[in-house]
Amino acid sequence: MAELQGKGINPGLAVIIVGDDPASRVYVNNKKKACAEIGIYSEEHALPAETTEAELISLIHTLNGRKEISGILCQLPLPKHICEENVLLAIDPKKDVDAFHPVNVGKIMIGDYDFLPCTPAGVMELIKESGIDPAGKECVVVGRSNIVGKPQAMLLLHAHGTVTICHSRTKNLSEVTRRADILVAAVGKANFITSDMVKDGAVVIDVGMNRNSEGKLCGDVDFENVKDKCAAITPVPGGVGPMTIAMLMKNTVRAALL
Ligand code: L34
Repeated sequence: MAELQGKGINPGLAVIIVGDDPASRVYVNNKKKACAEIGIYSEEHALPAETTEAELISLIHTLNGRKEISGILCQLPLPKHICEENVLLAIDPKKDVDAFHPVNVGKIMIGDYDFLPCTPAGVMELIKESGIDPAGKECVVVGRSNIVGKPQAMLLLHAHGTVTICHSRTKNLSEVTRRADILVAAVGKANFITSDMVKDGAVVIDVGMNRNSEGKLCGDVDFENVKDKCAAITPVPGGVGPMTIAMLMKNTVRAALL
């Protein structure tokens, strides 16, 4: 960071959080902590749950115009009375460190992008750093959200994987997941992926962030029963979550260079 600052490049991140969702609070705190650790300026805009869409968009316009802010992140989900799409559209694509703006989504589709969305990019980094090459492998993504499932499939495709996206209407789901050399679970249901759905020797990436009946944080994968049959598996916590934050830091630095 000192090297960048010596060149007059000062990354700055604005994080917006609306309302008091306790999980969002933890994630936003982790993001601010990461900024502090690596010397990125950050500021938090904590708005009450009653904030109107117009007020939120007006704040985004102000942040778009501020030079010392290179990245803007509006933590999702937003309260129901606010249209997420309108909010994401308001963020300057060059400051869109989540890569959720349609301009950035489109650039990713083409493969010519400024930013990658943090969670799918973190998953790709985990795969790469573990010495696994998706090229020619059966990659199965369970979940089709705009935030994870869809962009995850695209990034695996860019890495030359043979990609299948599964979702709630998929027939014979376990038949499909059992084909996977690389299985990415982004469903949002604790213990959804059971050991009978996993091929021996598969690589299993758990994107889930759920609370079980005891309030304990757990992923989408039945970790205890899956871990012995797969070649590699990510835990929750301590897996994809911290990688999401690392990729946000990368995007914020990148935004300062645009
Ligand atoms: N705009 N909204 C926007 N961008 C994002 O990239 C996110 N996401 C998801 C929710 N809403 C968002 C996140 O930041 C999920 N997410 C996220 C970020 C960090 C962590 C989890 C989810 C994280 O730090 N996980 C820790 C444990 C956290 C805990 O103790 O609850 C982990 O070790 O997995």
